[in-house]
Amino acid sequence: MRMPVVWSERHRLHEPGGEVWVGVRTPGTELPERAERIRAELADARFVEAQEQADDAVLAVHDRALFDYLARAWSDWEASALTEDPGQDRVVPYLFPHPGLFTGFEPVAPAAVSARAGQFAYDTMTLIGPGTWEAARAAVDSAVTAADLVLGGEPAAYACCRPPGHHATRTCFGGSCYLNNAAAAAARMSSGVEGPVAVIDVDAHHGNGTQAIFYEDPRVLVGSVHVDPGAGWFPHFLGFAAETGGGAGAGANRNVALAPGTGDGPWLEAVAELADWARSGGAEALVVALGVDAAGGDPESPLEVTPAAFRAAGRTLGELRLPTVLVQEGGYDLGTIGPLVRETLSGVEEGLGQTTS
Ligand code: SP5
Ligand code: ZN
Repeated sequence: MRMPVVWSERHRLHEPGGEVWVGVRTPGTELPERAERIRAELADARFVEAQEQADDAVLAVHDRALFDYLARAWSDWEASALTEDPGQDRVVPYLFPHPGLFTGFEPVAPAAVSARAGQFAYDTMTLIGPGTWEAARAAVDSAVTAADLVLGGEPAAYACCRPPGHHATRTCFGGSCYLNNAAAAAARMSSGVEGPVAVIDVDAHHGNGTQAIFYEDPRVLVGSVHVDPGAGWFPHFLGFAAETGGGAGAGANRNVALAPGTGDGPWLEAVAELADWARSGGAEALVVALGVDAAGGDPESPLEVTPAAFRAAGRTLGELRLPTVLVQEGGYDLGTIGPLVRETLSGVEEGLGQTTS
């Protein structure tokens, strides 16, 4: 592998400690071991330490209120002794200030720490523990460092980061994501090129956070291929083909939803469709939201994509011949996550016309 792999040890500080799903605390899926397996698979690559970024790198894509909440969420939780009574060792929301509660006014910040989480979390599965904020910042650092490497002349760079980011919007978090790493990389790339930046999201789930962040922004084209939310899959409410962008960003968003059980052929056609769309939209840089959970055998998605198709998808994306930042998203089968990432990155290098090992 030629491209640099950006890495931060700080990812390990985030241990989700489980997911509360339909009220039941189940084992976590977004585990530190995921990144370690990828690192082991890419051991012969050139590793680059993530550079700490100023708050601006986060605030380019998130509201100050979400930033401030996440920065303090754990220490506030601990200080309020919720760890003792009722004995909850992670921040878990219990009440959500649904828009239907308010008749034309904004909710106040609640006094109780236990009530605050629901103002920013949109699900119960995305828990916050002692090192979550530091690890989420490190993931943004990794993605933005990869963008800087590419702006500095590397044809491509890969951010081997976690927690993932593509489900986090400007104002709220969920889907195992806290800060939107790929969006932060796209914002950085956008500052370095004249024309639009394309984000192509191949994670098995719709990249609803990235879509929301850039929905009205014509300078960032956001395309996602994913399992059909209409067939009962996360994020359930978003990811439909009718979501095509709004305002000045009309036409700058594209979703391709695939039926559960879909395999290589239609998935690769969708990747090619998004690549063509980015090309015809005049994209001058590419950010790939690289989840590998569309693979057959992944416990979190019903798509059935093979390792060979991940390589072919990489090739298609590389053939755009754009400055390319790849940012890790999902992928939950520890036995295959490393090889799937390696196949994709090798395909990108083939597409870019670089020799690969
Ligand atoms: C980044 C990413 O791939 N996030 C995906 C989050 C989707 N999680 C949906 C979980 C739905 C319930 N899963 C049941 C397993 C309980 N442990
Ligand atoms: Zn996913």
